[in-house]
Amino acid sequence: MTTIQNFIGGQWVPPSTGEYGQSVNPAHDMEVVARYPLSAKSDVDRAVQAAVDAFPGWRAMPAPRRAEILFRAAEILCRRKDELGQLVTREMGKVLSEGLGDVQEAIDMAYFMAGEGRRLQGETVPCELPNKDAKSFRVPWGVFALITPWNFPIAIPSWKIFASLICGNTVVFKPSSDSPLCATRLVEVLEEAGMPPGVVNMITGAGETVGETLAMHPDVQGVSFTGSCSVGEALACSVAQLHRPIAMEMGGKNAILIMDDADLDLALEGVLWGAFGTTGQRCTAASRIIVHEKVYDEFLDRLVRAANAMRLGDGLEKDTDVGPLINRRALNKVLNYIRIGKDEGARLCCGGNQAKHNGLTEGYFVEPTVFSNVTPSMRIAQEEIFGPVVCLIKCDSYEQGIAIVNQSRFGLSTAIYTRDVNISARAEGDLDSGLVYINASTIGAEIQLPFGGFKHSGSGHPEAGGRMGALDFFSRIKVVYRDFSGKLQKAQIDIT
Ligand code: UN1
Repeated sequence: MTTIQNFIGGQWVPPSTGEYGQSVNPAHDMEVVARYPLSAKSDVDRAVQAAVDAFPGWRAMPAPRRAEILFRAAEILCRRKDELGQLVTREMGKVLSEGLGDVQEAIDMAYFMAGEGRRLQGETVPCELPNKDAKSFRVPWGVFALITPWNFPIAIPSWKIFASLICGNTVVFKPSSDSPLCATRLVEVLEEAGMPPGVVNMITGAGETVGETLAMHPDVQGVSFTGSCSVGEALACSVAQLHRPIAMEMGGKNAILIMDDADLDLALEGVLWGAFGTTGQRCTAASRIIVHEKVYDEFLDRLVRAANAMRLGDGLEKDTDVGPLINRRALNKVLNYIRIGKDEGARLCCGGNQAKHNGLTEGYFVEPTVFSNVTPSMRIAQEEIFGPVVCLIKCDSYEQGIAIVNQSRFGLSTAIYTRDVNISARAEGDLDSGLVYINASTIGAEIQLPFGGFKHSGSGHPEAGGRMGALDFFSRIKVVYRDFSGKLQKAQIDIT
């Protein structure tokens, strides 16, 4: 068990409260992984002040130099990938291959953003008037508050931290209380890579005290949040009054549409991966499967057999397919949704219970669960469950399938399986979500493109990945007109 501290101005410091919480291994709920500071408002103030103080120096450092530090961070992450991947599994529960994938996503992002350090372009454009030129360029905002979840405990912080930094901002980072040790290791990597003191600060504690205080702090210029809809929407209302940008990545109720001509082997693999990968705890997880009536019975039968065969267990064990849920609250929430599904009249085809066999009683395990006979308006088909629960809904045509997919307040990720090239091309436009997959599952977005949800899934700022999304959010655009005619030239009036 490790005791971690806040990271403020380049120092690891205890919280002013002297109090600590605990993160536990969700596969063995008695095993404490780390003790983390339960910080107070005064700790947040100190962290923000450190970021304010570091800002002028960091902004003045040429972006290609900032990039070199990120490049070194990428190399350190590569070197420590195995150890960090194992820690992800131990602290958060996903299976080891996915724990390693979490670190890989951070490595990819570090190299990508390091490259962007030489590509932070603005524009030069022709002017309406002679002897005058015009250009735009990027400037940083100042201090960013970054609030991150536990489900990608290394990857998601890295999306936000690396993009903020390359644009010249300094950050105060508040990780989830369920994965504080992963967050600490990431910050240590940046420290080892040579990040100047105060550029990256980390503070842990309760969302209501630390997260909110941080997002609302008068010296914070912008906020990036990934987490639940309820927290994100409340935060957005408060932050909007302060006139500062906030990017939000929140929930999903992601659907896969399986057409009657689909390759069912491929679709089955995609559904298993999308629904039960990360134990269904991805904002991109597939939780509604809309199946054409001609293949519905066959697909259901195959899905149930495959789901029943999945092995639950500690993600560090080689044979494990599905790890635990993150904590007891999540366990109760998922079990409650399973009850709701039964009460609503959906048919429970497999799973449905907390797993109590094979010595699994210590962790937060739920059997992979499949509901059939689900109708689109049931709560289990509309609300985000964030667990290994998947709903099958029947459709009789492409049009009806698309309508069901789009009948959701969320719009993060959708997928279609079909062999018909025309149908797949139409689906690209018809599926109403920020991410669309053709003959692939709803999960596994790559970092070099924007990542963001439509509707209630996000704020419309695809800040998390890729140049268009992230760099535009984490930098401000300044436009400069330079008139070297030596006389007053009036735009829109002088045009001859
Ligand atoms: C999330 O679940 O919050 O597309 C992010 C994916 C991952 C990211 C998921 N690359 O599934």
